Amino acid sequence: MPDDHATAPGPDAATRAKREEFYGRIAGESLAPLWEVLKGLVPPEPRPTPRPYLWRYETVRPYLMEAGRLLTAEEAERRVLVLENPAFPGKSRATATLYAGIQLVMPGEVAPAHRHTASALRFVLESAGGHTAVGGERTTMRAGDFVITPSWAWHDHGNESGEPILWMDILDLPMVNFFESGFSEHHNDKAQSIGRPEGDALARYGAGLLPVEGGSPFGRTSPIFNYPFERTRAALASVAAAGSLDPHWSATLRYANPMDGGWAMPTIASWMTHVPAGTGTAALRSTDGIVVAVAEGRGVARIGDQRIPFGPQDIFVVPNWTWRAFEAEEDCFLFCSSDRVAQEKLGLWREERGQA
Ligand code: 1HN
Repeated sequence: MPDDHATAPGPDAATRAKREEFYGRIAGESLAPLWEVLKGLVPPEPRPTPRPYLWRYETVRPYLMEAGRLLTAEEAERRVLVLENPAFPGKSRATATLYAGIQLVMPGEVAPAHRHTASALRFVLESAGGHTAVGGERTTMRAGDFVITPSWAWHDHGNESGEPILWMDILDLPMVNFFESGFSEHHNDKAQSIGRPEGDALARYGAGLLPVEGGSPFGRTSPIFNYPFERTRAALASVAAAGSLDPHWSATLRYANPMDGGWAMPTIASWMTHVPAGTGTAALRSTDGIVVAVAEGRGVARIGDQRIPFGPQDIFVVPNWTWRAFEAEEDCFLFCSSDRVAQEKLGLWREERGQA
């Protein structure tokens, strides 16, 4: 692309000084010259800030257990270690737009009921049967389940099993806080009252059937708030067994809102990719930064110029507009989340497929 400005000679010292003096005077009126910042405001292509990063479960888990001895879930409100991308120190961000963390609830503990306009999802890493309650229904959270807390829904977590439960949280907090549109409140009770039997939402909305009248009780969010791994895994295994996998996506299915076929959540897109043992994917990049949690399997992620070996329950970041490809040593099931749905609605999302 022609760029005459890049080759034009710069101004002399006297002109520069005059301009600086001018900038100084207008700054007092809260005015600034666009031409000094224009290139940074409209880059020719995305310049990703987040860095590729891997949190190994075997490294992180002992720190969570240590936190479990330092304070209770109730004291902490949520006992979470934030997965903070090294490019955003102190900002509680895994990618530019997503918060991520790992939460621990010990046997007998309760994480008290509250609600917020930020949407959350949980991807369960380890469980002998803890639960979350959302909008009057409980769901048992098992390893690999994708669980949703819709915007403004009351939610509390508990663990009546004998073992710790750990899961990854992803929230759209950086987006909500960018818009400075967030609200939150605490419930009067530690745990909300339960009005429906466990499995009610899945029966009504998750069996390829829908109530004959009415929309989602959760507005723009899917009425299914637990997509069990057992079902997702079986579907992906069948897709892979049927053959002719996509060179870039292998076997990938997205978590859908049964009310409209769109993504399950209004701000966060989630999908699961199955890469069969001994196979790999061709390089792909997209404008959404992705948090990947390994549900099952070992392999290597190539992210930009980095080679990242991963194993079960590890979590890694693929920055926006950065080439990614996966190689599976074992059958891999990769849970992925990004802001793709928000970018699509705003007309911003793009992808580029490398040579297959
Ligand atoms: C939250 O409400 C949860 O409900 C987890 O489990 C992590 C991080 C920031 C703000 C709210 C939860 C959170 C959070």
